[in-house]
Amino acid sequence: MLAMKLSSDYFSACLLGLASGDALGAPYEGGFLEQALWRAIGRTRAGERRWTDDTRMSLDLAESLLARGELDLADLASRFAKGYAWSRGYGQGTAKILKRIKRGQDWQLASRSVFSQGSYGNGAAMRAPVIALFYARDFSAMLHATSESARITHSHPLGIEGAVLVALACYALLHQLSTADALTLLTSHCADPRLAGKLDFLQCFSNSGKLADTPRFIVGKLGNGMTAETSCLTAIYIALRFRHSPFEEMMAFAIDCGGDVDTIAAMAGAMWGAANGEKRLPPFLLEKRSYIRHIGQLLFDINEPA
Ligand code: AR6
Ligand code: MG
Repeated sequence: MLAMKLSSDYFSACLLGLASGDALGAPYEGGFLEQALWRAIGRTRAGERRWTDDTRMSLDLAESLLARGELDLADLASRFAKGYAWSRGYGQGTAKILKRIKRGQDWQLASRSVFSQGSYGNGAAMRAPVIALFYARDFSAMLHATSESARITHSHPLGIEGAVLVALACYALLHQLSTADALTLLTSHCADPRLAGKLDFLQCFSNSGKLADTPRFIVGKLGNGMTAETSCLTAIYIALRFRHSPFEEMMAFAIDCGGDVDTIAAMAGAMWGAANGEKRLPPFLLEKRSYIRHIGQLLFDINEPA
């Protein structure tokens, strides 16, 4: 769809932004017990900040796409299952599905075993930035692969549509679309009236250029939950509002929004990284930073004709 020049720096930054938002947001997620647990296990021995299921599943997805050269759901399901570890804080439904696949159940059966219509959590959306990178030069393949890749854990229409909107937002920012053009693109691919209503709110924000809304007001309008409906548009709003501001300012706003902070910040961080490139990202000690950068580079290479 867009033929402009892309740069590997922005691919790595998208993944590093995702992992950074995840790792910096994780200490603020959950109640007293979860936060106490994260204080105990939230750093590696080397003092690097650990990330959660958002980054683990994004790396699983990237590794599968790179190894197979296309979306292969059986391979992906098996990598998701192998990557599962309770300490990464997976959503409850996703954890159950992945444990079943690990025990040998077919992923198509496992995916409907918890919620008959599939999950509408934000777990497919949080890994969708990877699809935007892998298919950065093939718009329709990106749309199709995003919906398909959601199916293993999130086959509910809302779980899928949230993932599509997040992939589209990353794609738009990677291609340096203006905020108005990005929102037009999202609106043209949004069917669910609940998500469309929130997109209308973002359009108003974009038209008015009003930047002063408080986290409390935004959470009231867009949500801060762990469902796709209550988090994807929040993350997109945050990324668009702070796309020209320092990462730390965006992160402070996401933390003030509360709720599912790590995943909202992971999605916003991926979009911010795709827009800004690696040099503007904070260089703190992050688990597997150089590996994540390398995977970003490989996702770029696959888009470059030899
Ligand atoms: N019916 C009823 N409740 C549902 C349904 C449904 N069809 N779908 C989701 N829920 P889940 P995730 C509720 O478990 O999306 C982690 O921290 C239900 O309460 O699929 O992979 C991640 O990093 C379910 O437990 O998880 C994310 O931040 C919850 O939504 C977050 O959790 C989440 O759906 C969600 O991850
Ligand atoms: Mg999370």
